[in-house]
Amino acid sequence: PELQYPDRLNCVVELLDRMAVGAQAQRPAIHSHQGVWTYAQLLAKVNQIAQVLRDDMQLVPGNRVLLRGANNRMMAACWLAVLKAGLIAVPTMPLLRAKELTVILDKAQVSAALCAEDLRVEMDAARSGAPQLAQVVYFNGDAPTALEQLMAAKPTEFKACDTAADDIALIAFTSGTTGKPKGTMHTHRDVLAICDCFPRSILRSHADDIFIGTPPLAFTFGLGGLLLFPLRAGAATVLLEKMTPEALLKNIQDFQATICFTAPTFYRQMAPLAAKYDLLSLKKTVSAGEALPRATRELWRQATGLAMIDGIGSTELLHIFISAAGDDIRPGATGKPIPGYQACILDDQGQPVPAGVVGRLAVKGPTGCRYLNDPRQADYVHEGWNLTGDAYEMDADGYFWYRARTDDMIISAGYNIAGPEVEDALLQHPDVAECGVVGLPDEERGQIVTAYVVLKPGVEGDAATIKQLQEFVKQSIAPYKYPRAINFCSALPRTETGKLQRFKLRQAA
Ligand code: 3UK
Repeated sequence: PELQYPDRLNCVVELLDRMAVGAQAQRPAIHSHQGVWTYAQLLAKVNQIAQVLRDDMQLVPGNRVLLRGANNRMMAACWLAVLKAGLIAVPTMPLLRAKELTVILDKAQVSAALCAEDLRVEMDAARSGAPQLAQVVYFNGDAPTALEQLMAAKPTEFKACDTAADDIALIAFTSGTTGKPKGTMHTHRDVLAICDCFPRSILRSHADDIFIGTPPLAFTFGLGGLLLFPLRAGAATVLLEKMTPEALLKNIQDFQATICFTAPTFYRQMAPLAAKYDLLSLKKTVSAGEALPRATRELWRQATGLAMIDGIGSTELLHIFISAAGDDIRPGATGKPIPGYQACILDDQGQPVPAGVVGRLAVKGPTGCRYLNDPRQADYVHEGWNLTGDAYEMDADGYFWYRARTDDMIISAGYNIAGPEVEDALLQHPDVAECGVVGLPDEERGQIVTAYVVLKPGVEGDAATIKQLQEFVKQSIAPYKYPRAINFCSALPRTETGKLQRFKLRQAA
């Protein structure tokens, strides 16, 4: 891909100002439950917010601005305005509590915040522990709140801050399933680079597309898929708050969405309900955040006729770097490095391993990990290669097959067992709704393969079911991998981004 950008670059000019001209200005940019904004309307709002940030809030280029709110058009406009004014966006997951927010406020040295009215309580609580946070301005209240009032007095034009392509635009925090959250810094150039990689080579999106999905804009999977990619293509996006599988299906139907982004579990839950909706508009569906089980890919294909586009991305690399679409898909494999990126598999000493051997995934490309003041930088980046923490295998044709997170590999009686492979097998069983497989300490075997299973409604979780599931797994994968222990539960612990929290399963035991 062409990834040459000028040295002076404000990505919002490229994503929005240059798009909101001619006929494109009157085309829809963002649909949300508050209504629709055309490209021209979105640009006007972004310009007004940018002036509030500069003139009323007295922020100067390089200042960090916390962003909080559900996915909707004002949240998107705030994100764009922060970057357009030369400030650095620090988006946060809506469900974060005061204590977690205080860590981020301190770590990123945040000086101001734009926060949705419905998250005020937690924001105020976090503020008391963060003296450097001088101002918080609220938006999206029932009556026009502070931000809308300040905006109303502003002209709808704003000259973008003349930032360098290498200036930091965004500090994205990792979900932090283990340890303290890490801030990852990304530049204006990085923002455009992800828009010119995956969407062009794999997704092949265009101006007539209508994007939809669930990941929060504070998660870079959602930021790219539901805001940056649509704008770069001149397409429309549908931003939705608090989604259920039924509601997402209904919105796909109502908005005639063509491209959907969500996590594997969400597709699994949508598949059995799909027949109740008209989903003929849907052309591409992208799954990321965790491994896509084969059974989920198959259920989705049966329900919709669509070949799921799996893709692995990370907050550190900003977006997806290995994927495949159409005829290039090999069910079970994530795909190949997307054009612009390279990937290889290394052993524990950092040496490449031959095809067919499991090792550590290493990735290099136009984007890469830049932790904010964090000694863990040296763990993630080795000689320009990003070590994502995933155990992968490459086959002779250059396809990459996910095995597990490196620290989730189960070692039982000397065997290396990848939990997701056992999950894959269990998910093929008609009685299994969801499952998670971890290794629990065991005197005899070191660890034993333990499955936590959510059964479909009406199925009894008794000794006979356990036996049946164990036999089922032994029939489909190497018998030594079968779960020696099976526990039934009503739900699995997941992050806001749809990831199974294996450490919680291990802790619970
Ligand atoms: C795992 C996957 C197997 C993998 C993300 C798309 O998930 C994203 O970012 P995070 O920082 O987590 C990164 C880690 O999640 N993972 C993600 N996708 C897959 N494992 N198959 C997949 N398709 O362990 C990775 O290292 O939360 C995903 C775009 C942007 C993102 N930030």
